[in-house]
Amino acid sequence: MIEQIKITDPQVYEAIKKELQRQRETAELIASENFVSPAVLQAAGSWLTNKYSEGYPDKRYYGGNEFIDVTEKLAIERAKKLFDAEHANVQPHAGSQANMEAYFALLELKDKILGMSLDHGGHLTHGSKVNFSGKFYNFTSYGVDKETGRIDMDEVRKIALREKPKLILAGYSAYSRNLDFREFRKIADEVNAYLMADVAHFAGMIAARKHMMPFPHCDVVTTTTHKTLRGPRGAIILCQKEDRLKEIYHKDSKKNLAGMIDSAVFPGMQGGPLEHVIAAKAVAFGEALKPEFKTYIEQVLKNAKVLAEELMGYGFKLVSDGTDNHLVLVDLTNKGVTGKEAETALDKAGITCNKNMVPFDTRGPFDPSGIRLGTPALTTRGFKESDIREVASAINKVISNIKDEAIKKMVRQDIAELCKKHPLYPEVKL
Ligand code: DSN
Repeated sequence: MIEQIKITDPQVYEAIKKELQRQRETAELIASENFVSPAVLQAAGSWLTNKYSEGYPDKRYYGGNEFIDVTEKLAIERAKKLFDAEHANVQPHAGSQANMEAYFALLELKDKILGMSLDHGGHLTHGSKVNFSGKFYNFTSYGVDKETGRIDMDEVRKIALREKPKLILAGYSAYSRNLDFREFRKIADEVNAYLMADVAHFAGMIAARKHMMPFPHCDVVTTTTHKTLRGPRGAIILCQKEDRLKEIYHKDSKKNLAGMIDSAVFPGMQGGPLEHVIAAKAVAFGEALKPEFKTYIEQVLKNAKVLAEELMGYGFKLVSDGTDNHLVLVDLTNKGVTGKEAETALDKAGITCNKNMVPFDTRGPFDPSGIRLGTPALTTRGFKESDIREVASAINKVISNIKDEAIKKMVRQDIAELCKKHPLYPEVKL
């Protein structure tokens, strides 16, 4: 397919080609990125993109959907199996939309939500003032303990009892510890709140049964499909069938929870689903159901542990002093380097990551005190513990010599050599 672009649109071809080169030659440490399989790529690039399929399988607003129904039903059944869910909606275009749709299904505008604050590791859609979530809903937040860097469930309970939210949200985009859904549910029950989990970052661990399962504790679970789950860019919503709090909040509704979620996605928020992406989700979920995916996730976790230990060995301060999952959050304050400086320097040295706020950060989001690193993408291309040790050493060299351009150049070459040992899409010749 890419050969066609070369003929018809050389400018776009050139940029796509260079992006593949960049991915091949650099170490991808952005915790939310991954490399999909050639099969997922092909489904996402297929002619299913031509089809309008508003509605749901067997209940569409357009004709000609018999094969689209097959792929969407496969995605639904596989998603339910991966997450032990009673119901799955595989149409959300992205994580933010999935969260918006879940809120639309459960809440009235201005209702109160308790979520993790963005500057302690939450997400824009968990109540940031510059996001729809902070504008449409009344958010209150919990964070991490200053000493341990971990969520203190007694504190979450205290805030919930005080604030009486209608929805409690468990989930993060920069937190390196596992979540205890059972404890969240106990708190939700005390205040008659729905429990929703945004598991975007650790969906792969749940699918591989390496994290506590969110069901039956949660009412609704949202996740993107492109992070540790290693699918195409998109999202899904999973839920229990019944509305546990119907008598309190939705007495007059004729719908159960599954129906409320489906209506919120379409026609509530989205129009035509991206059926080429849904087919790619089906392919990715099929891959995640195989034993090899469990082995992959185990290696992601081993690699993250090694990355954490090596960095701490070089004197880096990690929030919560380690990791249970695929990511580490590094507080660079003791190194005298800012997050932005580190991101820029590492980029030059062929190591891609993102600057990130750390809890209780004294700096702002455009140049915070930390960086976030993760191992899902490197693990996909075959990096093992010894490779990760080399990456950690390279990170240390760059950050300890932040102004030294020769070191960056040297590290870039070393990283390119390391990447060559684990070729990315070797079947693609450009
Ligand atoms: N932007 C994603 C991340 O990097 O974690 C969250 O949506």
